[in-house]
Amino acid sequence: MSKPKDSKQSDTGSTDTAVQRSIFEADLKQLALRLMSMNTSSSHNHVQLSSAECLTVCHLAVESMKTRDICLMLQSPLNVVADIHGQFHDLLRIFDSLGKPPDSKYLFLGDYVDRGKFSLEVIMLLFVQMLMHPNSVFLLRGNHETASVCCRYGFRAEIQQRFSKIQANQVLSGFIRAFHWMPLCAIVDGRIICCHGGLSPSMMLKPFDTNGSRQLNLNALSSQLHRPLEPKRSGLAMDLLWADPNPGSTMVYFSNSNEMKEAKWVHSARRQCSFLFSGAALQQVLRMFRVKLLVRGHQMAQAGFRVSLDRRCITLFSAPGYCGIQTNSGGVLQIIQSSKEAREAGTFFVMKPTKWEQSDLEQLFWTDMTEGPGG
Ligand SMILES: [Mn+2]
Repeated sequence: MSKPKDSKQSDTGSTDTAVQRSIFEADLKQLALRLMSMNTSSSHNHVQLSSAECLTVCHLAVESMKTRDICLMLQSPLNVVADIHGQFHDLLRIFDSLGKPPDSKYLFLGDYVDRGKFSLEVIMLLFVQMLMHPNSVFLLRGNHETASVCCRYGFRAEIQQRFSKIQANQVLSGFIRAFHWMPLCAIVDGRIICCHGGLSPSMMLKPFDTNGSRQLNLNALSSQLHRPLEPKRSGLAMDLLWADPNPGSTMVYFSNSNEMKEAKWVHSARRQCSFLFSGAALQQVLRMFRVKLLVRGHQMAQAGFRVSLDRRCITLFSAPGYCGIQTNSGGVLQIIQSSKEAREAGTFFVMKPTKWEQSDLEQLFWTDMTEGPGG
């Protein structure tokens, strides 16, 4: 695969640029074909990828994502896919069943890497698809697309296994740099807000305005999130990637009114970071962005999806048989109608886990790296 030309070396004549672009397009198309046609009958077959190919794709992905807002505005029909976690065989099943881009449009909610041993194939195919079909493939960032997480739960180990030491360092840095530019949320049809984790109590503070317009709050979002971005221990970016809906209700005593009320935000003890948000917190944020629903990933759901918080929150999880030890199905949300009034999100496409032999599971999953933050 040809590397991008250093701008200092090229005369940047328009013909030159056009030729260069067509070379990239041919290379990307060939790379996509190689990835899409991987022999999936055996768990041993990886797609041979060179470090130069990985670095070129990362570079082009950064250039492409730089031109996009941190919150994408999208239109249906659209398939929403959540956590893949290196399960490349299952990603190919999704494309087989629901169509390949650009014939079908996709929004991915992050957590492409870690847990599964085919993280490189997953992230490379999705970056290549995004570059080839910028109006049909959209990628949000997950909490695993951060340096501190992907270096611990399998992605770094996979890269170290597949490249020489020097190359591995370069490839890993290339991907981490690309992760810094991924958008953090999307609004579909002006009625569904999507992100990997969830909401943030920072949205209750200035420059956000709980009574303000959608545009004011979108402006607040972009003014608070500057890329390249590596999330800090707490704050808005961290919560978009890590927060979860509160499955129950947490009552707290408010001394000024002398009563017990449901807490809107509770520290997440299980994750040791970020928050659990209540139905009331969700309603407030939905109103701020003039949307009706939240669709997010980040938590394993046995059926592939879970509906909560008075049907205003949908958790999607697209990695069936997660980590090779779970029996969960994988879910994809097909948003097919753009009726502004409809509260229904769309249709769920559900995949059962593939039945693998025990010896295959070792080829497919980092079974010794299943501890940790989950989803
Ligand atoms: Mn996650």
